[in-house]
Amino acid sequence: MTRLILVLGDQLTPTLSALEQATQGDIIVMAEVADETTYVPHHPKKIAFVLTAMRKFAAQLRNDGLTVVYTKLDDPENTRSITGELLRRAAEYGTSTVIATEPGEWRLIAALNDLPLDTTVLPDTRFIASHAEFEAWAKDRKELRMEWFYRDMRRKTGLLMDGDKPVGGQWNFDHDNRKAAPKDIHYFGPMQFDPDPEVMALVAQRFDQNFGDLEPMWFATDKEQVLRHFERWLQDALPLFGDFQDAMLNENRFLYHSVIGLYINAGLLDPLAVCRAAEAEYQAGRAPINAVEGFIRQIIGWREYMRGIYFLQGPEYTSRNVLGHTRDLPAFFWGADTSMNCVAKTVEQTKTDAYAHHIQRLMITGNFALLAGIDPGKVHEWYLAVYADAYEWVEAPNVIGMSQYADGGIVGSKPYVSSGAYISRMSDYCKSCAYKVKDKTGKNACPFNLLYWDFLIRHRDRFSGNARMGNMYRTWDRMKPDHQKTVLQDASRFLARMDAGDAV
Ligand code: DLZ
Ligand code: SF4
Repeated sequence: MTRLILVLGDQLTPTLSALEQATQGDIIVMAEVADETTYVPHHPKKIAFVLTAMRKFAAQLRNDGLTVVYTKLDDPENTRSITGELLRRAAEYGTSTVIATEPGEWRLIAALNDLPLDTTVLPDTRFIASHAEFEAWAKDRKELRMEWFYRDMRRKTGLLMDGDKPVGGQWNFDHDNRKAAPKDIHYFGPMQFDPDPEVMALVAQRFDQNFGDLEPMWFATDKEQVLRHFERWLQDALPLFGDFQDAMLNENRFLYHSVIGLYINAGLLDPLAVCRAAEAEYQAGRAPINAVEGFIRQIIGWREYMRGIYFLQGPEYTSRNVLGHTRDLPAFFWGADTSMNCVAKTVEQTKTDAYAHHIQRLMITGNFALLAGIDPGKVHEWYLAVYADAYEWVEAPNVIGMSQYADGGIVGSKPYVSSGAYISRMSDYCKSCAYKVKDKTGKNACPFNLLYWDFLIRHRDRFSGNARMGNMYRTWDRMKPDHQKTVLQDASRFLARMDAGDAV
């Protein structure tokens, strides 16, 4: 009996659980559909990446002898949704049996479950921890801290383990990974590849209103290209990745970052294999422990933990808003002018490359959104749209949880907020900014300085009892009342100007 085997745009892995079921006579269904290309206004580079990688992957499956029915976005028969395509193919091939691998988004999981077909949804085995393992880990714990989960993943995979002890005598070398940005970076950034002209024309024609530059399109789009990029990064950048992981520079967008999140999340790169490759660099004495441990923690720790939280918390997680933030996303998130150089640079880079590194996302745009009280649902949609690596399972816990504290502290034990001082220490942004990072009040005061206190005072009831935040409130309480009043007035004025649409 013919069965339909669904492969989604972020499931481009030959060993995908659904594909492992495929036998002669089965039909692999892949579809470029409007529902997926428009559920948020994705960055054009992200769409071009997914569609090109899907087309190449379909060709590879055909090459391997499988039968693939592939719907292009401009196919006149296109039903515009994944479920529509499955129903159409089911009728075409006279079958009602569908095998899928669990999608990374509740929306699509629900759609598959509602299909009037005989659908089997298999676990996504490309992750190290299954849902059951994460649930067992989370059960009866008061706090779901990543660090404890990460140690379990180290033990499970044996990565950087010396028997039952961590290699180097410590689980985490993060304190070595906070060096300020150096003047020179000895790495030229990610390897660049030629785009597919047909996909480029399609995306240019359909998505020219979306935020983001389609050209120049440089992402790798098949496994062979991705491996070439990754292997060069291992040699040229991994040794210094740890040291400058949190640094930011006006003139260098990538520093030593690997820019492989988009490839891993689409299925083109195996998370465990990249960790083993990095571990081998440490073992060969070519990369230091702080770089290798920091890299591995992002993948088997943070990435897996984010997925665990997304599936544990359920579909309502993306609507959480414990701080009651309701402000609209300012126009400068979509490229309008702002005098805040750090924000302008991060957004500009996001527009150019559908990429910004984690500290830019957390401490610049995320920090600003949280301090300014922007609706976390809108912040979530922005991140889901503009980053090429963003799928809901990974983006939502990072944004709703880690960055916006909208989940009330499930992911983070305190909100990730900082004044301009942190940004100044970790970047050269402030040197060329119209605002003065040293100014605490007045028209030139760095908005992060004003909004930092405004945020803390607005939410004093919630946070003053938090042991890790007591210091901040004590600092505030030591300030002169006149100064406190001016800070809060200046913050309100800034927010009022921003709400009125002034270029702030
Ligand atoms: C992100 C994306 C885009 C832009 N387009 C497609 C598509 O046309 N067809 C498809 O199968 N998948 C696409 N994707 C990826 C899906 O949105 C992704 O599988 C779900 O969000 C679940 O993670
Ligand atoms: Fe950003 Fe403030 Fe520094 Fe300007 S002064 S770059 S707004 S942190």
